[in-house]
Amino acid sequence: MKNTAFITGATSGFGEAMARILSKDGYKLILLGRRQDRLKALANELKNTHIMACDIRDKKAVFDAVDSLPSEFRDIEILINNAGLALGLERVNEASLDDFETMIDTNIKGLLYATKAVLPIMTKRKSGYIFNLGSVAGQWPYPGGNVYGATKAFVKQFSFNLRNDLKGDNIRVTEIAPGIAKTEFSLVRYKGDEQRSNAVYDGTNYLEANDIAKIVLDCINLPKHVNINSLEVMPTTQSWAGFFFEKE
Ligand code: NDP
Ligand code: 8X3
Repeated sequence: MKNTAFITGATSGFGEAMARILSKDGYKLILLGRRQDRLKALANELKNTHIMACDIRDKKAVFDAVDSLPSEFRDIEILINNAGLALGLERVNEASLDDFETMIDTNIKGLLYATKAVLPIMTKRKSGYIFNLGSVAGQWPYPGGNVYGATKAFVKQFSFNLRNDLKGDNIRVTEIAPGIAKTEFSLVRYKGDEQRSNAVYDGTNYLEANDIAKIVLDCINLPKHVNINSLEVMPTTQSWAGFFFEKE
């Protein structure tokens, strides 16, 4: 058995696909998410798995869960900060402040809680690999991307700065910034509106969750002296729309 990989947001999408691929590759798993039924089902299927049914926004719950890990799961070698969401696509004027706060609390603060809780284990072991899930929205603006994109810009810059702070600790850090991928992401963004969510993916190609999981495994399997700082990935059919000019 390999050491432990800790995946946040493992109940669907990228996180679930990463859990499957890393389990197949021999890693023990810690899986975090709010939907306990899904975590339990995945743990039953994959074995050698410890589940953390908690909200990543709950600082105390995250730290307590890491502090009370069973000894066989304390050898965390890989942390994948993946839990995250977008809510809405309205312009700032019309968008909900509550939604903004939920995105900031999850995508930024939750990522910091998991990182701070796990880092002492990695620095003590002088070994580790942290993946942070950013987005193309963190680099490229689009109408309605406002706070979601800004949280993902945080993820990119924090990942670079984290690398700097970990000099000498033998810990790799990679920001992965995917483009359009078919997961539950749009269903969450459109608050359960299946028609609107399906319309995002209709008639185009998109990344599959497993594409991102394979990229994570490829990064892990690079020689340990190789660190990919940031990796932006889109489906071949996605590109940029160009600048917009207001005309009279
Ligand atoms: P999904 O909605 O399929 O998965 C999101 C995961 O995050 C779920 O497991 C969910 O678990 C978890 N999560 C959300 N909020 C919380 C919370 N408060 N506490 C704990 N877990 C939480 O979407 P994706 O797999 O697509 O998203 C994964 C990451 O990838 C996100 O950070 C997203 O921003 C990013 N991303 C997605 C892209 C896409 O097009 N799909 C493209 C670029 C980046 P639960 O609800 O059970 O708590
Ligand atoms: C998800 C990709 O383009 O919907 O982060 O923001 S996008």
